[in-house]
Amino acid sequence: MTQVETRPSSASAPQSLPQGAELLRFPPDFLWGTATSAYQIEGAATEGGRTPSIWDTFSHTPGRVHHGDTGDIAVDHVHRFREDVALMKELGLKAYRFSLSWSRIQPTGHGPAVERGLDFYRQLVDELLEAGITPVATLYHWDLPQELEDAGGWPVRDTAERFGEYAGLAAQALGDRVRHWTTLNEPWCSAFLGYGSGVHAPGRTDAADALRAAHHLNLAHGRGVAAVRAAAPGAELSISLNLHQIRSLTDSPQDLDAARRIDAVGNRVFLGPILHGRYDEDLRADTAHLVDWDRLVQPGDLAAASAPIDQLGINYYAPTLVSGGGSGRTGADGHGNSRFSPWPGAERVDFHQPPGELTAMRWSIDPTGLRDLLARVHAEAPQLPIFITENGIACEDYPTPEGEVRDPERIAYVQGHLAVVHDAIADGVPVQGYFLWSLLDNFEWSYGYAKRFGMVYVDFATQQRTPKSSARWYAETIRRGAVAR
Ligand code: NCW
Repeated sequence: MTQVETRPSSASAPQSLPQGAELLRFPPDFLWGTATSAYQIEGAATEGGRTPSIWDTFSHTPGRVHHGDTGDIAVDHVHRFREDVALMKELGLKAYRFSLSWSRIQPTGHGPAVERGLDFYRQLVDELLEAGITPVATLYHWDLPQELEDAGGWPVRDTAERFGEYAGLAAQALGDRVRHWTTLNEPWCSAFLGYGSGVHAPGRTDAADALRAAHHLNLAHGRGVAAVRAAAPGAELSISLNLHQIRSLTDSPQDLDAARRIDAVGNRVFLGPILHGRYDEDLRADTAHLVDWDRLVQPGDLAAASAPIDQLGINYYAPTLVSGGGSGRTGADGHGNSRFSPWPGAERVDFHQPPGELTAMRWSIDPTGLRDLLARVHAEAPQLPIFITENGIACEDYPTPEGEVRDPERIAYVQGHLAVVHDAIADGVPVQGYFLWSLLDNFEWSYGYAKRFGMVYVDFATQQRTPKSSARWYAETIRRGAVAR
């Protein structure tokens, strides 16, 4: 259980703990980590038999990614993973969440695994274990093998079957050393940014395909859970959802209805099948003009998607503010991007910038969104342990002439969100770990290298790594097992 204690001003204060600060203690076995993903850090895009994924194709398509940036080299993690693990060890991390590149392991999305691809992950995991760091492997963080996209991608049912096969291959090879598995990272982004708004790979814009993709991602999750359990019986399974804390601009019936509809396509389209084995009636009705749910969802799909999991991963960055009624009260959406709203005219949903401070992504800073999400998920699934599998902030980071990178905004952001996690645990929500996004500055999808989420600064020209002040602060927080308020 967590405790709250006040540090007496006479105590020998460890680094950066303000006098009289309240010290919020976390459980001793709390999993303190950071997270990354394959395409964002690995590089080595053509090595070892790896073939293009949809993100290789997308980033090489002019106009898709800021500045024409690609993940060809990224932060060269494939060649520098030992150095990166050494840094994690120095910072005292207890866990590291990374993703496997499907096209490095099974280049065409069919057939046997490529040993050279698996070897990279075997070496990475062994290095982590040697350093005393728990590996948490995500099977899919948005980088579908291009060959599977050419066959139809996520809107096509067979992609879910292909994913199940790939998950089994990965678990057979790594299940002897990886206990924690996450099937998918943020399937909402794969479905709605990839096939709806088109701001992510493969860049398609068809609302019906986005919904079909969402269902096939749910099915893929279920196939993945079954395949990993079969190959590695001791495995712990989770999925990482970017749940949206949705708020309505006013209490008008139109705005409340907009919030309900966005909750359906933003949250319940995944929470429903995965936690409860159902798609809610209002979600089906709201989108009946786009898809025939009775045809899309085949017998057995919901049973597969709702196979028991061991933890739910929640990725949280910012709340979402909406209004309805097609009033034309538009505004920036708080995520700096167009959002999914497949209803024309009077049913249109508008997204707004919530008031308050913004990050470099123009995402708002509001830990109460995480507080409310945790309460909601716990109420829906009281027995299910939770990991915060991502939380973090992009800042305008740069080195001083002395070579230091000071990022007090990141420290404040993480501190504020950890305080909320602490309070949730104190209220009985079983949050078992926190993974700061991200270990390293990296390829930030359509923003290329223009946005920095890392607690370690990377000079993209030289690949030199410099821990920012937040990394030192996080190391101290882990060492203490507590955060100040
Ligand atoms: S973009 C995004 N992110 C960032 C990314 O680096 C990471 O790979 C993701 O897991 C940081 O964490 C996640 N998430 C998308 C959030 C929703 C944005 C909504 C945009 C609407 C168009």
